[in-house]
Amino acid sequence: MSTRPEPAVPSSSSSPAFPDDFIWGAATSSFQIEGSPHADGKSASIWDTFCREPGRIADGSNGDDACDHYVRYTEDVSLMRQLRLAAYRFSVAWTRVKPDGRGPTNEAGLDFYDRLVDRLLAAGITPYPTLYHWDLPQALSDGGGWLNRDTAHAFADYAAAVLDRLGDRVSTWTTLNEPFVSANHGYVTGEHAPGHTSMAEGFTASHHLLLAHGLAGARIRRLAPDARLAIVLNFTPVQPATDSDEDTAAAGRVDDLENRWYADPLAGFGYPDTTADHYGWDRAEVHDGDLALISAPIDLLGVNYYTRQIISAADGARVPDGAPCNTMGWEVHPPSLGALLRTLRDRYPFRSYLITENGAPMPDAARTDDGRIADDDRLAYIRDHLLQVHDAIADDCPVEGYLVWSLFDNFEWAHGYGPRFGIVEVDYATQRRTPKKSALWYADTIAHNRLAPTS
Ligand code: IFM
Repeated sequence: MSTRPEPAVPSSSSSPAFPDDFIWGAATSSFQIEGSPHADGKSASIWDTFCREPGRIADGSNGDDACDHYVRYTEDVSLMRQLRLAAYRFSVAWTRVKPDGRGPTNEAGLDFYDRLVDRLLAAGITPYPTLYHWDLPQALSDGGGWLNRDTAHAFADYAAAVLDRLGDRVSTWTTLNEPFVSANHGYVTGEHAPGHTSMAEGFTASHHLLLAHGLAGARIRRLAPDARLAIVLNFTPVQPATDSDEDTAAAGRVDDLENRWYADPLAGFGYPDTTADHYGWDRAEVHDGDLALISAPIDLLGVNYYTRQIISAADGARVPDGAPCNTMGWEVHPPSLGALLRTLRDRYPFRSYLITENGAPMPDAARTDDGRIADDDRLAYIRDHLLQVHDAIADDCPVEGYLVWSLFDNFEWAHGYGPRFGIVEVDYATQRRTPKKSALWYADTIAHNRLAPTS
């Protein structure tokens, strides 16, 4: 989204209240926290394979142990309850449910999510499962992965198997997490599994991902007519570095590829033509009827927001000199979240939005006297973004809730375990979980439905 800069400090009161039905929660994903890569019939995903390729992961790590959530989920749900979370967004590992990607369902793998959902509901926490958060079965990747149209059909069958087991207890189904990252990092830059580097493949993968959403969405509507259907997109608002025609055009292309490429077809606007033509995409993958499937109405759009981008034609993306950044070098810029929500409100017909990810990796160096991580920077990040959400709601943006990324420190993909996004510290040697100062503040905020004081 191209957005205009806004003042850094919102004008509303310092401790505004949120709507009574505002949803407070946290998010994770299967590969990043579960561990237990071979338990109960699970097969390898593209990330299990990728982690074993030399040089792919910064610290040479993998997801074998991660946060051991597959084993410790009961303790983890108790912790969520202590933190007063009302919603928990997690993802289902396709490799646990359909080890070959398609074909017979592995009931033992589904048992885990069955137990997790029951535990969450018993704790008064609404489950928000995402069906795909990047861990494609290796067996499907061997057959072309997202370059193969059949993968989209396999995804719809897998989704139906999950619904068959959990559909009686889940009220909101999310198909994909961040298809831009799956297509771009997986097939264009090679930073993510399966590590390909082809712009043409990126276009093919992006369409098959959206097709997977459309096909699975149609199945979800049939199997669970009362449930809500959602997809989660990541948005990185874009501003040109100068008013020059070159910078404006470059920023527009980045905006199209990263922000509009998925939202536009979902909303029925089709793929951004100028940018498709600029890159010479011939749309050979787009069959008759695909765009109608993709644009079938959703009930909820999940919004993941972390940072903005300043784009110049000559240098690509850059961070303004002296701007505050997190430990991954991403600029901390809360006003762009408010601007993004207003842009979405004005541009699209989506009925409702949920902030499905927002958070920051911070140094986590300081500790309180009782040994807790004193992450005042993360706390400020969350608070400042929540202020933006609050003000956007006051401006008629239909945002129903906020899920912090992430509940736990976890496996941050190609960066390994270095960046720590959690509001709960995980000591990977002992698997001990300790809420950071930000987690206690968040619990206090949830308890009062307004931003808690900071100290
Ligand atoms: O950790 C990821 C998550 O899996 C998807 N959204 C962005 C997060 C931070 O990079």
